[in-house]
Amino acid sequence: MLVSEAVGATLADLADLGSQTVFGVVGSGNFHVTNALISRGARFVAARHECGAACAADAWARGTGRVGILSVHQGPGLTNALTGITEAAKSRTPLLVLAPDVAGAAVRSNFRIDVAALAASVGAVPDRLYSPGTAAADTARAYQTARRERRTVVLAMPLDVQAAHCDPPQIAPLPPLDPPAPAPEAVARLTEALARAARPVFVAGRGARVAGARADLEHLAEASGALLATSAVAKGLFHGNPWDLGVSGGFASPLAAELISQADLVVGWGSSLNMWTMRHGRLIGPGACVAQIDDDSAAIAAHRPVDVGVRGDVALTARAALSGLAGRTLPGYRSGELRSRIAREVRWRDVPYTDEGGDGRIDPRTLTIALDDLLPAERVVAVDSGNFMGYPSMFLSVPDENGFCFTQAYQSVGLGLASAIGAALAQPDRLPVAALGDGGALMGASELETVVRLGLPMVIVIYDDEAYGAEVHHFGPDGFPLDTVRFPPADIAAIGRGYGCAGVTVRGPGDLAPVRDWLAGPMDRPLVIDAKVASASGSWWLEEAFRGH
Ligand SMILES: Cc1ncc(C[n+]2csc(CCOP(=O)(O)OP(=O)(O)O)c2C)c(N)n1
Ligand SMILES: [Mg+2]
Repeated sequence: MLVSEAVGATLADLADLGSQTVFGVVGSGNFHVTNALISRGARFVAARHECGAACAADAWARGTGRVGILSVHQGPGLTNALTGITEAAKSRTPLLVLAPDVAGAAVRSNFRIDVAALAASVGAVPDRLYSPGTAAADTARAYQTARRERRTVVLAMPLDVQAAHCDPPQIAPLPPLDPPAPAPEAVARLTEALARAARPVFVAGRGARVAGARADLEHLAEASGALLATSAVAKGLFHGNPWDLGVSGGFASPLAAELISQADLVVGWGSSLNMWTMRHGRLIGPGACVAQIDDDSAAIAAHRPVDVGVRGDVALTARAALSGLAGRTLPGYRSGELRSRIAREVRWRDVPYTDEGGDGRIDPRTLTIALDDLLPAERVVAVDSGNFMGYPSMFLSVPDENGFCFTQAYQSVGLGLASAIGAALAQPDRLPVAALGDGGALMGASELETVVRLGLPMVIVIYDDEAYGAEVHHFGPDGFPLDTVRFPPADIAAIGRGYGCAGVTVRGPGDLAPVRDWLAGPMDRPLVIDAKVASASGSWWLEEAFRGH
């Protein structure tokens, strides 16, 4: 068979192509290999820009917990995808990028780039089809690296190798994943710290999400009297638990920030406790003991000093620590009084604020609270980057961790809409919501056609301040000229209608009736909400972000 067929045949078994969604943009270099995947059962979703395809594949992998597959053309197909690939690589998304490459001898080809150097430079793992005889093994190795190490792997596929013949592949089944068990001494130190703590707080991150550790962490928190919080990427993990403080970090509500900073033990579960999650360390009170559990020893103490470091899978470690407590139930931080305070105050929407809307502009908080009420609870929210991004992250609730897709590892603007597509296809029973700024919406607008073509009932809400608000708020107070970051009004609802969406412009709470009507059905086209938002003041989480630049 042809090597391009052999790549498909290899992935058919390994990736279970019958239930796999592959994202991409097809050109001559990936035409045959993409068809080889489709003929073996894969669903192929054509994006309109390779960056969109990469973001959708990344979000699909996050939402399903499986290895994503991205298929692009050589040269510009790959470079167009690079920002999305970088986001995936920095997020440790297991993603296999099928990246055609020119033949080794084609030294003068227009498409020639150094694929391996490109991949390595953004933190992805380069791999290659080395020869027709090794192509199947090369493909299997690349897939296995993505899966086992949760890495983004760029598999260079030279055109001459793809077009050569090889024997049909003999593929051995993949060995089961083997999450690392913690060392008993390390678990004992963690158990001692829990037993000593008067006010323990658990902060669960991506590692807790990947390990499916909700129940194990809740049991351990129950036994040790801990309060629960997450990093932004794991928002929703403890949804519905009465001791859930929500997101820790820049998006933490005042009560959450107060309780976390008063903890005498902060335990990061698959969370790096980085500057975002810990507000540059300010959420860790003086003298607090810090523990961190991660299956990657390089992640432990990478961002801040740690008193108790445990290398191990989050779920296995939580279970081991629970048995270490030997049936004890410690009061810890928990009390009836605190429980009612959390119920009353911990959500952002219960924190009083002065509405700054008027003069044809809606307060973004008022808008988001109204949407939180209107949209069905079974939703999946994807957020772009910009000054606006805290509003959907803080004021929209999500049913669980798979209801939130937060692609901020590279802090790129323009990924949100495409991420929402991948997240929507990963959770097809939920209403997808893309929350974008006007800058990110217009940067990623080509994927509006994809949303329409796929018939996704997506709500695309645009916090439209007619500016790169992040820059306006950062540089404005010092009197710098802002002409480069301000734009004339754009009718983004009309742009949406041009793509085939329903479109509504919202200038005040009274303009939301069409949203209600759209939700009443049949939702046969996406809805673009161009919300002209008030933006007199910048966001506090953004100031935090600029401290990290
Ligand atoms: C690809 C990319 N280009 C530029 C930037 C710098 N940048 C950060 S926030 C931002 C403004 C984005 O504007 P918008 O989407 O309207 O959100 P807003 O800040 O106005 O809420 C820009 C340009 C970036 N992070 N990524
Ligand atoms: Mg803006």
